[in-house]
Amino acid sequence: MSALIEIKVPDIGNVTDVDVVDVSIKPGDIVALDQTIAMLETDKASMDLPATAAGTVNEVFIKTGDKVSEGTLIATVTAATMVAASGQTSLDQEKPPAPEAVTAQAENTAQAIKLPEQPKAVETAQPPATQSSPPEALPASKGSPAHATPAVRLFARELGVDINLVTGGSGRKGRILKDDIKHYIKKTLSQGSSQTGGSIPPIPAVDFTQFGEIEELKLSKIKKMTGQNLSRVWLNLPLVTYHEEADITEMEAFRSTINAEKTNSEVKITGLIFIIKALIAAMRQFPQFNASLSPDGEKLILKKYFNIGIAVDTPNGLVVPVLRDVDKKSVNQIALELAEKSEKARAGKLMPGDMQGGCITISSLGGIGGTAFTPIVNAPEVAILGVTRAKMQPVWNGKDFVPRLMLPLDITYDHRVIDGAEGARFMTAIKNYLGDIRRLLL
Ligand code: CAO
Repeated sequence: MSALIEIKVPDIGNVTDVDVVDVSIKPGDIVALDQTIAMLETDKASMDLPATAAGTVNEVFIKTGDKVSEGTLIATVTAATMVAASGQTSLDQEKPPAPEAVTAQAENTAQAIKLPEQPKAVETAQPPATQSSPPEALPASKGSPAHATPAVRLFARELGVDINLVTGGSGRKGRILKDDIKHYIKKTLSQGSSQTGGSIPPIPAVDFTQFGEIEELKLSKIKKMTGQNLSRVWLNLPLVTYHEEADITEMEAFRSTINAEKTNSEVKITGLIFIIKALIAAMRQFPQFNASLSPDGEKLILKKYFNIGIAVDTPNGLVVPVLRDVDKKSVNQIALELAEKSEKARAGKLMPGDMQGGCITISSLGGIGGTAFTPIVNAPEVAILGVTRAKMQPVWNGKDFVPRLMLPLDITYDHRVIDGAEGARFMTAIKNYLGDIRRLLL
C-alpha cells in the first residue's frame, strides 16, 4: 500500500527563518533516501536537507527565497512502504528528528559531526585558521557574477579565489560548489600560473598498488574539514610551541581526597578541571591570551568572557565543544559540563552552537599518554594548551631527589600576537597555579 510521507525541516538548532537557497525536487521526481532535496543557509552555515523517505515527490511546499524553521513542511512523498527514518514523518507523527551538527575546528579548525540519517550541514562559515587578509595571488575576474551560495563565495574569498573565474560549476544548474573552487586552485597551481607567484608544489601522486595491496577509506567529513582548517592555520600563522612542567603532587592528593568523598553517581574530578581553572587565572593575568587579531591585523580584540574549547576525541574525528563562562563556574559544575559535552560529542550530538565562541582551546592527551606535543592553534584564537601524561619523577629540592608527580604542558601560540617571553611567563603562571592550587583563590 502506498503512503504519503511528510518531509519536514528537522531541529536545526536555535535558528529560525532560515533562507532556502536551493530546492532540487519537483512533483513527479523520484527521490532516494538521503538524497539532497534542498539547501538552507544561515550566516553561519549551509545545510543540505536530505530526503528522509524514498519515493515519488507528490508536492513541494517550499521554494528558493522562502524562510523556514524547524517543522516547516518541505514536501510530501508517495512511498510504497513507510521508511522509518528520522526527519520524516508519516502524517500522524509530530516531531522531526534531531539534526546533524557540523562545525569547524572551532572558529576555524572545522569539525563536523555526521549522522547519516540526519540533515547535514555541509560547510560552516566559521572563519578559517587565519585572521590575515586572504592571499591575493589568484587573478581577478571580468565576467558575469558566478552562480554560487554565499557560503561558497566566502570559502572562495578565504582562499583568495575570484569566484567569477571559476567556470563550469558542477552543482545543479551550473552552481559553483566548494569542490569546484578546490579544483580551480589545484588546476591553477599545477599549471604553475605566473599569476600565482610562488605556489606550494603539490605532493606528487603515487600509485601504491605497485608496492603491494592497498585499501581506500573515505575520510569522514569531520576529518576533511579539520584537515582544511589545520592546513590553513599551519600556512598562515607563525606558530611557536613552548614546553613546561608543573608539579601536581599536592593537587593530585587533593583531587583524590575530594573524589573519594563523592558518591558513585557524582561526576569525578579529573586533573583537567584544575587545569581549566589555572588557565583562566593565567588568562586574567595575561589578557593577550584571551584575544583575537582583527581581520586587518591592525588591532587585538580582547575578550572579557572566558569560554574554553576542549578538544574531544570521537570515533568520527576531533571536535571542540566550548565550555562557556567557565570563570563563573565551580570545579564541580565544570566537571559536570565537560562530562556532558564530551559524551554529546562522542555520540555525534553536538550542535554548531556548542562549538562556537571559544577563547582558547585545551588539547589533553593525558588520559592516553605522551611526554610533549605541538598542538595547532584553533584560530582565530591565539593559543592552545596541550597536556600529556603526568609522571612520577625524581626532582632535586636542593638537598635530595624527591619523587614528584610532574605534568607536561605545551603552549602553541600565534607569534604575531604573543612574544616568546610572554609565552614563557604565561606558562610559569599556569605551573604556579597548579603547583599550589590555593593560589587560585587569590
Ligand atoms: N596525566 C595522567 N593521567 C591523566 C591525565 C594526565 N595528564 N589526564 C587524564 N588522566 C587520567 C584521568 O585522571 C582518568 O583517570 P581515571 O580513569 O583513573 O580517573 C583517565 O586518564 C581518563 O581521563 P579522561 O580522558 O576520560 O578525562 P579528562 O578529563 O582528562 O579528558 C577529554 C577529557 C574529553 C579531554 C578526553 O577524554 C579526550 O577526548 N582527550 C583527547 C583529546 C584529543 O584528541 N586531543 C588531540 C587534539 S589534536 O590537537
